[in-house]
Amino acid sequence: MKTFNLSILLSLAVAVYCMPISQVTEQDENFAESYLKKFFNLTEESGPTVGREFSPKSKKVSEMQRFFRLRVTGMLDADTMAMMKKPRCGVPDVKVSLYAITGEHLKWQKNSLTYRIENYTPDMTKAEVDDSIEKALQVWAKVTPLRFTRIYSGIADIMISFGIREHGDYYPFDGPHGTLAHAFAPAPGIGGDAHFDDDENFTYRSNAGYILFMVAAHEFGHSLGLSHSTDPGALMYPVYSSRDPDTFVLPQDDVNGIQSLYGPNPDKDPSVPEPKPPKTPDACDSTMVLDAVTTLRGEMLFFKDSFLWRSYPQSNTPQQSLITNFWPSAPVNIDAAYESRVSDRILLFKDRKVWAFTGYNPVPGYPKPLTSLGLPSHVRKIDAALYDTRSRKTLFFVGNSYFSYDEARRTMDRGFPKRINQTFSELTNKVTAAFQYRGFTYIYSGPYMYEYNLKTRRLYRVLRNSYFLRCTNF
Ligand SMILES: [Ca+2]
Ligand SMILES: [Ca+2]
Ligand SMILES: [Ca+2]
Ligand SMILES: [Zn+2]
Ligand SMILES: [Zn+2]
Repeated sequence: MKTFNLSILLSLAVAVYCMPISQVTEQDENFAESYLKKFFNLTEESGPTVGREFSPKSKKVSEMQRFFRLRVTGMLDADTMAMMKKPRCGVPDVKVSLYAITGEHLKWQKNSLTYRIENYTPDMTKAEVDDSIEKALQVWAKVTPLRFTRIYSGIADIMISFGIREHGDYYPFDGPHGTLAHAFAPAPGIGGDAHFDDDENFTYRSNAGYILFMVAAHEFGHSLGLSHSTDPGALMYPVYSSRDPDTFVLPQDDVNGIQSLYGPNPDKDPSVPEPKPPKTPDACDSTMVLDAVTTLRGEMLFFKDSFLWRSYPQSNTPQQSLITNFWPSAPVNIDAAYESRVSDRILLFKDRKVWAFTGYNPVPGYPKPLTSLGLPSHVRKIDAALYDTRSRKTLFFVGNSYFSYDEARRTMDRGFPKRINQTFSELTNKVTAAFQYRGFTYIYSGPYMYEYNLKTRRLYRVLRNSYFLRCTNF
């Protein structure tokens, strides 16, 4: 009996150490069950199940984990619960018959569509709602032959309305957060219509609520015949993400999806340069050059373009998401990042500015200029930064030299900058990212990573990106 208890204790301790597993409460169990029913077509649990791992619910949990590229455990671990609790679209992630889908490729049989805004949310001015809706439709019109005309009375193809709870179809909304909106695939009647949950706080531009443009652009993807994408960078990813409406460009995955239904925009003027549709970075791309790498409270963060991967030391599956999902006010395409253990902050660098965050919260007073760290004013950007736990110094890499910053005294050390290859032997190309992990110093140069002992200045190995950021396409 004693041994038994001990082994339970041990396995608990190991579990807590390995993964941020939280106790699954009964509330969580119920929440998860209704989530899986809504979005993954879980049918009623039928009687007692033999063996937890093969229960229908566990299978659905695995399916959900695969969809969201989480570690597939079939169990309601902390990552899975956290994903389930994110604000999202109300349309299921698996094809189900609920939406009266008849054909394989459901699409409009015409390119000229009408829309009507039936009512307004009190959260924004009417002009802001009109503009958000119009711009959200234009996201799709830009890359297809589809054209949208607004009508003010009668029945439009796409009827747009705000409602709460039970609002006239058989898919009631759920109060604040959770489901933000839903839309119906192309068909007569309710087909194409988009409904927004007015228990949410919708906004025009600010992050103090859900940006209506982003939610609407996603819903209209459904109105036109698209289903959800597993690409975390896609507009058709089911989870809400905050982005700047003024600079938003429809990602490549969505362009491919909508053009497979309707073809490209015939009116596009090839002489007018347009921003390229962003592609989601792929950890399996061995030529990828990371923007920055850092630790954060025991995790590793890898930055590329608008994205970051989070990796727990004991987990093999790095999770990819938009940087702005963590820090809505953070820059993207950053130059460098490091974790200040002294102030428990993460610092992000872009051009001549530095941003600071404690956990999810921006530190007041930031962004600040690089000169606030004692860097000379001629430094236009830094290539990489790392915090050395032994000396408690932060190293800033700029071109072929580096600076040393004293975190405690908040001053730049004398005798710097030094040439990089004076300290880091055999490093001949530009430093692109840097961080320290378990006493070793890793300097990235392009897709390669040099492993040093900073104390002895010895180079141990030359590794690839994939050493820490594993390719987990399966
Ligand atoms: Ca309709
Ligand atoms: Ca809701
Ligand atoms: Ca960099
Ligand atoms: Zn959706
Ligand atoms: Zn509805």
